[in-house]
Amino acid sequence: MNLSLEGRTYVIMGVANKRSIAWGIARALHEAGARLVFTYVGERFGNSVRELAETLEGQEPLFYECDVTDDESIIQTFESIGKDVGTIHGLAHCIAFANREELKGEFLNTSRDGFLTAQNISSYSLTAVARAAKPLMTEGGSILTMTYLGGEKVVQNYNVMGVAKASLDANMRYLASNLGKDNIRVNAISAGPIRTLSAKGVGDFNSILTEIEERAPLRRAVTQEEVGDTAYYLMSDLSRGVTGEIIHVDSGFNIIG
Ligand code: NDP
Ligand code: KAL
Repeated sequence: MNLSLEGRTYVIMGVANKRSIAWGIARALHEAGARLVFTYVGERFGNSVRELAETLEGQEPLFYECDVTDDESIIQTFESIGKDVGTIHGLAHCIAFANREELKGEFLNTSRDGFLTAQNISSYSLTAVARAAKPLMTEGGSILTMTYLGGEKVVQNYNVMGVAKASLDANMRYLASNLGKDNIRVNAISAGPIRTLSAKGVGDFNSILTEIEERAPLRRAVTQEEVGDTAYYLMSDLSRGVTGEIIHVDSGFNIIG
């Protein structure tokens, strides 16, 4: 079987900086020979994703600004990608957001607006993006999203984002069921805690990491590279029979009671 991704094009959404999980995925797919297309939101991150992408040897990546709260922005982005590259073979959705003040304290106090914001950016965006990307997946494809254990079990402080990830997980399964007839697979990676910009300043991240180091089967945290390698598997033909699945890349922490 050909494990190279040469001749294939993948859209990577959600690189904010070099610590981003999306960047770990981009590097793994680049090493496998893929052509990459990046989307970002806001000029600040547009510049940083350009600088990062320039470090990928032999790659002439393309960049599009895409705010997933805006249907028109999503439609325009994928129309432009279609015009510029034609067929795409996969998409990595690495996007989540909740208001900082709702990622601590009592879940009971979650506001309607905060709840809907988390659902909008962190879950609905997957449906909207899949719909816009489908016409470009003329040879079938693989859609991947990023989830977290807090959508399956209660994790302190994850709060409104836990409900959004539960929604994202179901969203992923319904999309998998819907798009299977088009040979488009849809899966999620549930990553263990990784220190990224999103993780900064929210909850007690250090104590969560310490718990992983003490109690996870592998007794260590995972890296962006490890998530990237599983993303490579999900984008490659090795995973051709896998859809609607959540793969935990979390040192096995999810099995511990
Ligand atoms: P990053 O902060 O690096 O990435 C989060 C990304 O979400 C940013 O690139 C951000 O773009 C993007 N984003 C937020 N709002 C929007 C929007 N309206 N439109 C488009 N993009 C938007 O963090 P991570 O790499 O940690 O997060 C990536 C994914 O991984 C998320 O889904 C997260 O929940 C998930 N995850 C992370 C874990 C961890 O421990 N870090 C563990 C398990 C899952 P911008 O910065 O330009 O606003
Ligand atoms: C239990 C954990 C500890 C942390 C609690 C909540 C984490 C929620 C993740 C969520 C995506 C974070 C935010 O939305 C942060 C946001 O309010 C402020 N940050 C920003 O706006 C920055 C600038 C941009 C880049 O961030 C985004 N997202 O746009 C969960 C830990 C152990 C695991 C994590 C971090 C999971 C996860 O889902 O990210």
